[in-house]
Amino acid sequence: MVVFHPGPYSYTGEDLAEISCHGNPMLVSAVIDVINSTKLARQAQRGEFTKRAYLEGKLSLAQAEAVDAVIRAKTPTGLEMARSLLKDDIPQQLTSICQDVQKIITEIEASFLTDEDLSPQLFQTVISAVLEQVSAYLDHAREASSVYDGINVTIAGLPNAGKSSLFNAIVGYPRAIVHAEAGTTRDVIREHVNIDGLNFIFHDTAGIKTTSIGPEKIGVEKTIESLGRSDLVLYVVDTCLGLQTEEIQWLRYGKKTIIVMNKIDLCPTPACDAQEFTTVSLSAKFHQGLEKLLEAMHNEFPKDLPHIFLQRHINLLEMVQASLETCLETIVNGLTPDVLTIDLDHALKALQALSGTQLSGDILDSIFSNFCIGK
Ligand SMILES: Nc1nc2c(ncn2[C@@H]2O[C@H](COP(=O)(O)OP(=O)(O)OP(=O)(O)O)[C@@H](O)[C@H]2O)c(=O)[nH]1
Ligand SMILES: [Mg+2]
Repeated sequence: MVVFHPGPYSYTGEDLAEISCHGNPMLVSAVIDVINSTKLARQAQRGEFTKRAYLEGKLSLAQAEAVDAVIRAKTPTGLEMARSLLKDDIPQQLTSICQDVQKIITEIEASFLTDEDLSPQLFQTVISAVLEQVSAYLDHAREASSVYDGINVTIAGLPNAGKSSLFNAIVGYPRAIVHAEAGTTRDVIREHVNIDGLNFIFHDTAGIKTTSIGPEKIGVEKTIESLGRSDLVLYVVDTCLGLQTEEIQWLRYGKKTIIVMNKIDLCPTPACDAQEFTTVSLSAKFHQGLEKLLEAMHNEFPKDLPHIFLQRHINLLEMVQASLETCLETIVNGLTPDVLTIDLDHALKALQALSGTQLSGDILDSIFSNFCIGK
């Protein structure tokens, strides 16, 4: 069956034909052979349909990138984020940030023509305000990116605290060895779990012990590495022993930490001295209080996510932030405004690359080459 999609109402805005045939690969290649034999057509490149849609103005660049994000989404939340980027584009505020930067550049450049002596301090307030907005976006964007890609959770704590028992209780089957002897887990064990639409990647780790040697020491090093990479740490404490003073240092390793007071079946009145952290009491062995932990984990991640979560967008916002920070340093060092325009221009270019208003062909090619064929 062949369906004709006349432009400009088609996906790319051009005239399009869509052929449906039986899925047998031999039949598909027979149809492609017939098309090739006409010498009127060639196979599409990766992302070529979406690239054409962008070039025809049917989609903004971020919306075109959202098409790929929809295809790659691994969870309902990730899919929803990609679909809202596709529908609503990047936030309007980023366009006004772009205009603010452009305005400062124009003002400085105009002062060159009139030989007016502008003090760079004049721009300090406005650049600081723009920087503040960009930094706030970036903070949210990094968080949103881990929600889209999967939230890295490290389960850490002293040996025997019940980390593997908690890991097994969450993943729903005895994935890791649990034993009364301390030092059972050595390697990092990883499992993906979808919890109410969020993709959590749990890492069970070796118990932290500063005096370890041999393979146990390597295990502890891996735990510390995993802590540094995590979006969320579940720090497990044996309630009967309480949180030891030397453990406090491990609580600040990840971006966020929840303290899990485990084994409440043995010591039912847990007390925790680290009050600034969310604390949940449970019994991993008897699956008591697990729901409270899952709810606390969910509460750590935003529901109203901004539309900036793709790595390319984050990298560009980081460039904007760095350039604006350099501008403020230039002002503090009392340099002339012309020096300011160099970094403001870098910031402007990065913002334009984000919205897709100024892009070289190479960058476009590299964006669309990540797409699959046929999109
Ligand atoms: N009573 C009780 N025992 C528990 C609980 N959680 C774990 N245990 C026991 O504590 C011991 C250690 O449990 P694991 O889950 O292996 O502890 P771990 O922190 O992974 O230990 P390492 O890998 O050696 O660092 C086992 O005997 C578990 O059955 C709990 O909630 N209640
Ligand atoms: Mg273990």
